[in-house]
Amino acid sequence: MDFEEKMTDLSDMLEKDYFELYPGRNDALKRLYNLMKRHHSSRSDALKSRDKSGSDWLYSPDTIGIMLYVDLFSNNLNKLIEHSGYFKELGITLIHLMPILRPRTGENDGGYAVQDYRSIDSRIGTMKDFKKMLEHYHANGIRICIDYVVNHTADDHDWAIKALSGDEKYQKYYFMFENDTIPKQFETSLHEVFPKVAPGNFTYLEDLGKWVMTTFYPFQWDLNFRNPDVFYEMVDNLLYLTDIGVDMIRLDAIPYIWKTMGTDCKNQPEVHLLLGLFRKIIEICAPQTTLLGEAIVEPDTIVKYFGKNERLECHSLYNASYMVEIWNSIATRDARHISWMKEYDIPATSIWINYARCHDDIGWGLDGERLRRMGFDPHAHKSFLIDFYLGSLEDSFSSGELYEFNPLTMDARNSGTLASLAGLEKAIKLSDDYLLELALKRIRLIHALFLFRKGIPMLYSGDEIGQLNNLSYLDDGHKKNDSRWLHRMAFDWEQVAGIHSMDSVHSKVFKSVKQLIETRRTYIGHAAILDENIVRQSNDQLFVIRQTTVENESILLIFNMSEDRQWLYTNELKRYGFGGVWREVIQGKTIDLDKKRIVLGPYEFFVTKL
Ligand code: OTU
Repeated sequence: MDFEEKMTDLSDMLEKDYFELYPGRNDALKRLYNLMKRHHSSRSDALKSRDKSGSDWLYSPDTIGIMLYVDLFSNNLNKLIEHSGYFKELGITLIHLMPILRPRTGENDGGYAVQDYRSIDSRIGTMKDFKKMLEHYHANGIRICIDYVVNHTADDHDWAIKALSGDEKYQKYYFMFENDTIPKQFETSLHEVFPKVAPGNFTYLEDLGKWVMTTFYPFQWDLNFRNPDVFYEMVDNLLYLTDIGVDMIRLDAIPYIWKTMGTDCKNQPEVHLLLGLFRKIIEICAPQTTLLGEAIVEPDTIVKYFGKNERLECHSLYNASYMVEIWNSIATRDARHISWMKEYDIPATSIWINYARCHDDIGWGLDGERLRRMGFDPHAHKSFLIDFYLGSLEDSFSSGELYEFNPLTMDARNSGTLASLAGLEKAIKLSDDYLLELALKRIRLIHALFLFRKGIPMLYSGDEIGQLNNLSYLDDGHKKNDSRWLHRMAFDWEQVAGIHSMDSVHSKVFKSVKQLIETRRTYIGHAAILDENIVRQSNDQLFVIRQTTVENESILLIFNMSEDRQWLYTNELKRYGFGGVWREVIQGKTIDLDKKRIVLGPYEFFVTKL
């Protein structure tokens, strides 16, 4: 379908949703349509030809992602070009570049305080460099994802500066108040995202004598999407980015983009209307670009951001619930947590991003009801996980830090690299070979847990070489209060240089991760996974999944979440129709499901095909 056909196809829905948000604003809708037409007519032919296959690329079983900070990985965009060979060797086909748009001067929340949505952060290059880099990666079959921070701008964005100078038009782009009466009313039902470093949700602007809503840091001003001009401008910026040829846009902090007094201003119904509009506009104007939603909220709430077939929202979402269950099961060695996760039906054109670590902390968003049914006290269990990954429990293998510890509620999240949280750091410190071996197995298992599931695996750069926590952020005034910098550090190219010759732990991790990716691509990868279910069986330390590919092949994944030997009783698989001789594709073993039981060693896992 071309632009006109898509427009005809989607405009009824688009108008319906638009007028629900902006009743009676025919004028504003007309302006929006003109904007869309303008973008379409200036869109390059090369992109229009990419548009023909739409978002198909996203669902290709080959799509494997990594996220990285350009400055930390390669200093700048030009040098990033030189490293495409590294990604090809690893088997990466999608790179999420952490915030690259021009951030605020000074402290900027790792780039999530954007001053200009149409310029590149000058520390890493120019728009010209970005386009060159994009072209290079596209020519190498690698797609690029960038961040679009929709909830807020930096306090030195042009709109904010105009608002500060007294321009009422731009004051209406934000939530500004003459005094603290309304902010106080809002606060009664609001939570705090950064209770320690940025308490409260409003900031007093001395120069202006007004209050402004700042859900995150005080220098991140919340945009007011109740104003159709804001929606218009943010669509304009979005289409600007899609017209450069960016393949995926990560929409930051989406649960927060609509505020209603008396609520917690999260996950409001209007957010879904806004996202539905973004999706339709993308489908019409830039169908090759996909939306990745970042909604790190309760499991049942995250999944809603895919939308429904009749009103689709994000193409993909972070599977934060699964991420949390990975760490939960690794700490408890109890696979029931992960096995009893709710399985969701999602629209056919939706896809989860599976991952274990990212640039943020791990927030323990567990399903409290389920924990209670399992006999755990959710509060006590969360405290256990916090202490476990801090490493303060005596038998914890983990090294991490607390993030946003709240002394009033004793609540916290955890920071740390995958390898350090999985025990590598402690093992090295103690020079304990046995612990080292276990840590390496754990790192491998964690990667396998998200690499082989249905969806797009997303690595966090540095984890593939087992980088450890880095304390140098404590010396930087702009970073020292934000422990997420513990796991945001320069990529260790020295380790990579020796990866093939040396026998270091880092080279072991690299080879191990690379082999898993290769397996996914070669043995599993050629046929997309159509169906996936968790297999119920009686060994509480085992996590078993069955998958069916589009070619109707069966895959059985069996993970031992503990460092003890475990047995799987094959008669329990019979009710799923499993029997016969299977081939384990990583180790090349044969697995006979007609035998009474099969044994798995410490943290061992099988990826088996009939
Ligand atoms: C996101 O995270 C980014 O990933 C963070 O790096 C930013 O600091 C933040 O937005 C502000 O731009 O609260 O602890 O439900 O959980 O958006 C991280 C979504 C966050 C929020 C998430 C936010």
